[in-house]
Amino acid sequence: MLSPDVVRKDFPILGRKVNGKRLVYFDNASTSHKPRQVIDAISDYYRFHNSNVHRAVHTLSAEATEIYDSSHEKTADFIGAERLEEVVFTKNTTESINIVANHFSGVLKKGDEILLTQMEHHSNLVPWLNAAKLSGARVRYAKIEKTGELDIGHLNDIVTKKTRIVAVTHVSNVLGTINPVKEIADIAHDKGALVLADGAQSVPHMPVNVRKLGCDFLAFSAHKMLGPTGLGVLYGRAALLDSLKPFNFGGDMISEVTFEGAKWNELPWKFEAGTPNMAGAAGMSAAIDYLNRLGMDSVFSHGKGITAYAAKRLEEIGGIEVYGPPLSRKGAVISFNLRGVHPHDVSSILDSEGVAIRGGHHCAMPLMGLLGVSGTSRASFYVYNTKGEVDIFIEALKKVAGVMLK
Ligand code: 7TS
Repeated sequence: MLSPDVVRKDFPILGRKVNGKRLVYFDNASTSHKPRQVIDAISDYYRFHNSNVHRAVHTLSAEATEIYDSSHEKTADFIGAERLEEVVFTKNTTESINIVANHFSGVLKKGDEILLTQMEHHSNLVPWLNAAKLSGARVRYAKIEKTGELDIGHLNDIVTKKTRIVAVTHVSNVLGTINPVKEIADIAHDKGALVLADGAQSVPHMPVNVRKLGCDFLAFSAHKMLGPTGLGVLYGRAALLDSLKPFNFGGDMISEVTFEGAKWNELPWKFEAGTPNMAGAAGMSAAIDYLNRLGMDSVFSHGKGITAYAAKRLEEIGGIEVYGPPLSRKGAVISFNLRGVHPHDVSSILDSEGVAIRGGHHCAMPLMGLLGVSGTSRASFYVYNTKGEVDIFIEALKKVAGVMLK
């Protein structure tokens, strides 16, 4: 069992006050906080090992290279990838998806189809709209049910021989819906399509194994899983990544250059042009060590427990509408609206009580349209959140209801 009271001690920022109140941070779907182990790993990198990677033979460069490369290996292990070659470090989930979409924009033709769902974050939507525009391919959307779950029957109907790629979020950042990626991958593969899973909201919160998921690509960000900003991951099956076009060109992504042309470096470096984020990689390793120590099963059940408690307590508040599937089928996210109150007003009154949640469209504007709202309030939880914090949140929300719903 994970003890959030013990975990909290590792997070310096949780000791600060906001507007004179103890900070209650429920905006973890946006970004998580960092434990001192991650902060120290980044600082130690700069203090003791700073150098460039893959270039010089001197000791510091060898140390930096070891830190950087071993972070790929640790990440590969964390998601069940077979080899470090399958793990490309990028800037964030968005860039990881862009690498794949960029490739497809060059190979898709008129008549081909890209299949997304109606609950995608803009990061797994806009790159595909662009790929469709450049290639003449068509984007189709698997519908969601009223409960906020994917209509698998509909998805099954619209995956055809024309479908070249199915790009689907593993967990919705708005509804918390956990999508059955394995089932979707089986449907897609049956028709010869590839599958990209957006793991931005799943990899931080639950055990994720790419072989069990059956996806061909997986994208996620270090900053949502206790790690640093500026470091993302693109997993791809080695044979597939090998066939993908590079996204950025320059140093380190080549094996040989002449005045006439260049040969690409081996995986994963072919996709990592220029000096990479070595300090970020050191932080990522520390974040994975931290999560492994807690155990991803415990991380998942802690998130479930807090979400269930918050959902139950929210029922005490009149005039509240909660979006998304039943608790058993969702992650550590609750989106809601207080009838007639703008989500920004909810967030700013809560902020004055020290409670940080997010209000708005959550980079999922088309989904907001389907829900018939311009935005929602969203509380999202992580390993350091406690039921006591949920109580503070509920009391603050009662104040909002008292002020705004007169
Ligand atoms: N995909 C999903 C499902 C996400 O939730 C996010 C970020 C991204 C992709 C993009 O990740 P990035 O690291 O490249 O920015 N989601 C959110 C959010 O819900 N609030 O702020 C960022």
